[in-house]
Amino acid sequence: MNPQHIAALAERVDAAAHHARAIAQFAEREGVDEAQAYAIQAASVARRLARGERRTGVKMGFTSRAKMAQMGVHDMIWGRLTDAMAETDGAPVSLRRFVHPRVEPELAFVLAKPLPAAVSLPEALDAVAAIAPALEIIDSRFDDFSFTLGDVVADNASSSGYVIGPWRDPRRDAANLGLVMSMDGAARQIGSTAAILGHPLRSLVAAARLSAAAGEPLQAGWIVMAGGATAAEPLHPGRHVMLEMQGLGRVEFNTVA
Ligand code: OOG
Ligand code: MG
Repeated sequence: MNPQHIAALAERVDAAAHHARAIAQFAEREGVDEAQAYAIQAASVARRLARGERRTGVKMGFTSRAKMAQMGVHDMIWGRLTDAMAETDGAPVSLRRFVHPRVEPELAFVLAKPLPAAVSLPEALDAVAAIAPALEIIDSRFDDFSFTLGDVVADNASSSGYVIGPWRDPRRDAANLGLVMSMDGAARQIGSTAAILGHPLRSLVAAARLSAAAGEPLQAGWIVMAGGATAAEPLHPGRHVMLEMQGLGRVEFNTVA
């Protein structure tokens, strides 16, 4: 696959995200392998940065069995976050910029220091400034929210929005924090941070390895989203979404058309 082909597919997936219009899957038809899918992702995010968006961190995907089972993809993936994806805790979120958004409960890290490729769990924790309960709004650009591994990687791991709750001291044990994600007051997904690779810090270690391998090591000030602890729930206008996480508090938003 030549650079022009990568650029054309990056343009296709970026335009779909930019205009909130679904496109057909292309990875199988065009013979996109995993390395090429990440090249398409990098080129599509470069288009966002060229429009003035600022890089804010990394998101991990398929770090829990619940997410792998829901989407039928069984490899860990990662994507790039920008400031245009940030939504404010407690504020309304307009669904206009999405195709068919879903929400899922996550844990967020913010880094005090950069992280190299190979770090132990204690080394990773030492670089964390704070942790927070977080909601990720994912939105596949592909028809029917269905994709292969190559498609979802090219599509920046469905990155679309993130809402971060109150930042807390990271030195509390986050290995197994109970969580409830509710809609309009009714519990929809119940789980634990332990669903994220057995310990969400393992997701940060993986993010450090994968980002450094891509030539973009994790930076001080960056956010790392650990990945959904449960399956995602579809979002519709006029709903109140809330995540409560044991000992960390809550993060919430209202959806508006
Ligand atoms: C892909 C993104 C996966 C997670 O937390 O596992 C992800 C998707 O499900 O569309 O964000
Ligand atoms: Mg996610």
